[in-house]
Parts: sequence; structure tokens; C-alpha cells
Amino acid sequence: MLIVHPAEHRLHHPQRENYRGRMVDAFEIPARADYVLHAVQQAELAPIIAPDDFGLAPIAQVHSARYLDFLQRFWGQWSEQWRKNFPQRDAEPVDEAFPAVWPIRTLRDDVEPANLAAQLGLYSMDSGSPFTAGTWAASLSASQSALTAARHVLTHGGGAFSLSRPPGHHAGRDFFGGYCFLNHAAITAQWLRDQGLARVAVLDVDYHHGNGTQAIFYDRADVLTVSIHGDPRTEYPFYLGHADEQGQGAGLGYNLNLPLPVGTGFARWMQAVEQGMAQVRAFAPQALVVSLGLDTYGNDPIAGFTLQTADYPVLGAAIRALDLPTVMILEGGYAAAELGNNVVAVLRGFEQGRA
Ligand code: OKP
Ligand code: ZN
Repeated sequence: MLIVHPAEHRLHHPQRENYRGRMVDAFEIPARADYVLHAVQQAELAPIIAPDDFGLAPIAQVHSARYLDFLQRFWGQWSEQWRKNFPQRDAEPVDEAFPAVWPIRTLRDDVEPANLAAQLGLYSMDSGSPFTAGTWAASLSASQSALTAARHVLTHGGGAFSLSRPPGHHAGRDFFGGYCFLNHAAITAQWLRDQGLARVAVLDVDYHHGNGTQAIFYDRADVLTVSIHGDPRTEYPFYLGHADEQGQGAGLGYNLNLPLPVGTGFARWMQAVEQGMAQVRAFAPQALVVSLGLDTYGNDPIAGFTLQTADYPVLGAAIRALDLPTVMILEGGYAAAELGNNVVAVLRGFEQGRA
């Protein structure tokens, strides 16, 4: 196994986020990756390397041109405008930008407003995802990290883990949300397709439904998307992730959602994961991308399942038993101090699962 880790994740360091209408300490912070890096170093699981640069082309296969343009220029324009409006202050005026107005039903999303606050709304799904000075650079590094892991498994087989942040599975073709800006799992699955693999499966075990990944591949039969998650009737992202979403057109039958109620424990959860894995096996993919969120953990501050650290090796072993070239990408997991142990538990299970 190989671990890929970009130091640039740290450039995205939000202080605060809007949570249920209140400003609270941000959950998706650099300390998360620091804890994981420390734990995988201590465990001596695998070599840890920095990502290579795959450029923007693999990212442009998944995200729209105007959204990528927005991500790259937004902070520069926003901070410059702020400095003009408040010339008496010389430092960066605010650490994070949040959207406040969206083109919901009946409003137009085809004309990009010149107003930057309005652009934030055009390209987002929620007000809880802080956009910071380093958001683009960190997100880009996370995509490059996942691609580096993918190239490793394409060449050598086995598994690779992208120890990167911010996460990606909520990001759609042209929007951010749920702390996600680039959909690394989707970019990786598409890149593997573009390398000539006919079928790629994405297994999303994060607590939250991977709405971005689902939507990107919803009408396609070449990428199977499977997600096990908290029921969207009560859990973020609320507006997608129901069991009746099975894909459309050529993609009908190639999306599987397994929503579970708040309070679900390991036995029931693992049963659902096995059900999802049976679908993956039937699809007979040439590679597997795992959206590895660890917010299924019982002590997670923003999620509702009750898994324990000792449960995670079972997940890792089951992933290994699929016997596919496997790219695991870090998604959620907000009990930061315990996140490292939980990641190591999955990776140990993967390593010991099956030769
Ligand atoms: C990202 B990932 C609502 C707060 C919801 C979003 C949670 C994003 C989780 N006011 N916060 O799937 O771990
Ligand atoms: Zn999550």
C-alpha cells in the first residue's frame, strides 16, 4: 500500500463556519489531517509520498469551465474588493466568505452575476462551507493526491490512500458545499476510465450521502456509485440520497443508495456495506474508488451512527476482499483527535484482510 499526502492541505484553514444558523468553530480543519498523518507515521503502514502534478485536464473532465474559473479567481477578487471598500484596514478583512443568496427555482442560473457575493451563491449548495484564501490550492492538492494514488494502483494493483483535505464528495459538476470544492472521487473515477478501464465503481462510506458523486455519474452505466449514509430526511445533504434514486437513462440501475436511520450501529451498518459490495461485485469493475469518511464514528460531533474504532478493521478487510485496485480517499470524520486511529484501523484491516 501507498499513502499520498499533500502538505498544501493546510492552506485551507477556516476558523469559523455557519452551523444551523450560528457561527461556530470550523469542523473541517487542518488538525484533522495532522492527526491522521501522525497516526499513519506511528503505525508505519506504508511509504508516505507527496502528490505528482496531473495538471487541470483531469479536473476539467468532471467540473465545468466556469466553475473552475470561479474557484481559481474568487478569493483574489473578493479580498481586493474588500480592501477597496474598507481602505482603512490593511489586513485581510475576513478569513472566510459565505454565500447568502442562491438561484433557487424560478431564478436564473445561466447568467453569471458580476457581483461576487451572488457568484458565491450561484456556485454553492449551502452556507456552511467556508471559502478561504487557500481553498483552491488545498482542494487542487487533494485532487492531485487522489490521482497520484490512482496511478499507483493502476500500475501496481493493491491499494493506495489519499490523506488529503478538504473532502470532495458533496461537490457537483459546478457547485461546492458540505466543505467540498472539487470532487476528488469523481475526478479519480473519471481519470481511471480515461486510462482505458471500462468500468469503475465508487463506494461511499462517509456518514453523509455523496450527492456530488451520484449526480456526476447519474446517467452513466460505466461508473457505478454506491453510498451508505444517514437518511437524508434528517441528515445533510437533505435533498438527495434516498433509496429510490437508481440512476437515469443509460445509468438506470447504476446508482445505489442505502440510507440508514440516526442511531444505526456497526452490525446493521456493515450489513448495508456488504449489500453495497455485492452490487460492486456484480458490476465487475476494473478498479474501486472508496470515499472514506470516518464520521460514522460514534463520537463524531456532526453525525449520528455509533461505530467504534475496533469496527473499522472489518470495513478495511471487506474492501480488500473485493480484490480490486483500490483508491481510498479521505472524506469526512470530525472527531479529529480520534480520526488518526480510525483511519489506521481501516488501513490495517485492508492490509491484513487478504493477500
Ligand atoms: C461533509 B462530509 C448545516 C450543517 C451541515 C455540512 C456537513 C458536511 C459534511 N447547517 N454541515 O460529508 O463529511
Ligand atoms: Zn460526512
